[in-house]
Amino acid sequence: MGVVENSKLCVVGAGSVGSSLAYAALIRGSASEVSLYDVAAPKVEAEVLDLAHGTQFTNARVGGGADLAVVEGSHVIVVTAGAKQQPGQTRLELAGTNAGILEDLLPKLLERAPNAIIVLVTNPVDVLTVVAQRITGLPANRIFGSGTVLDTSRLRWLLARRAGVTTSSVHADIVGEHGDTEFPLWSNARIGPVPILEWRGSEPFTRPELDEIAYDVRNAAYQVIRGKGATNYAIGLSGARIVEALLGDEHAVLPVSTVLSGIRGLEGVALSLPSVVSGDGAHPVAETPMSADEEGLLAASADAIRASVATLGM
Ligand code: 6V0
Repeated sequence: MGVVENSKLCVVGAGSVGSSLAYAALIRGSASEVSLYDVAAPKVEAEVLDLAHGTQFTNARVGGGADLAVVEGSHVIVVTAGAKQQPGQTRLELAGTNAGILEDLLPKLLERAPNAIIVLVTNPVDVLTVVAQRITGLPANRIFGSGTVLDTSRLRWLLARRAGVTTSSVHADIVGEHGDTEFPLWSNARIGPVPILEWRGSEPFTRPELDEIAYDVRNAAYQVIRGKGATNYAIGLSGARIVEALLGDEHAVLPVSTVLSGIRGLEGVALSLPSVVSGDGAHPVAETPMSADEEGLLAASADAIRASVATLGM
């Protein structure tokens, strides 16, 4: 994979997710320069040094620190800064804390890199995508969330393993909220060219089995967090994949979270749908086919996100 020439990525937040994302971007050659910014100076300086020590084996430059000047010249900024859910803390409390951080941070980032495309990873990502778009006033294609790219990768891995095929031959997407109301578009899921329920390369899939797989995807993060306290590698790779689609002007279809304006009657709410990701940002694919049931699930997911945004009073 070639490095995208003259392209600068800035990762904001040098915690588990941000530093893994920077590491994945370096190894994949997602950008020719990767910069890491965090308010915690000793932490970010140590992460930058550790990454820089490996650059003999990559083709990208590394920099960063606790001074906002490291953001300057960025073509893409990925925001991973913020708190994680603490024991006993509700998702809503987390949303309030992280919305406050974005209110302070986003104008400063845009002051340093006025033309950058901004990708949010911080949770709850869909709620914060709505908040971030309102704070910045940027068009929806220029400020969007990593959404269900990670969840879709989890789904494809589970299906590939079960069907006995390679992951890239599984065509299936998780859409909606990155969270408890997300769901797979089973009506359009395929292994190679074969609709999933017709696949006979192994034991046929059954409806209850598909429900169980969807449940496992929804709960995957909880399982990882129980064991190691955070998820970082797969979200790092997912973020790097989004970055290279942007910087490489790929027009790749990825399920990122954008603020919608009219698709399936949804307005002013951010959720994930397959979207074309290119140098211009992300544009959801309006004609994504859905069954009537799936359309109902999407509306329910939108309601959940809308309710969270409303409680923030923004
Ligand atoms: P972490 O390891 O606590 O790192 C967060 C970092 O943000 C810390 O280093 C902080 O110093 C830094 N930070 C806080 N405020 C600021 C600020 N104003 N400016 C710059 N840096 C700041 O958390 P971790 O990296 O594990 O998670 C980061 C966020 O990503 C959390 O909100 C997670 O819930 C979220 N995730 C989102 C995923 C997704 O798929 N969208 C997946 C995993 C985690």
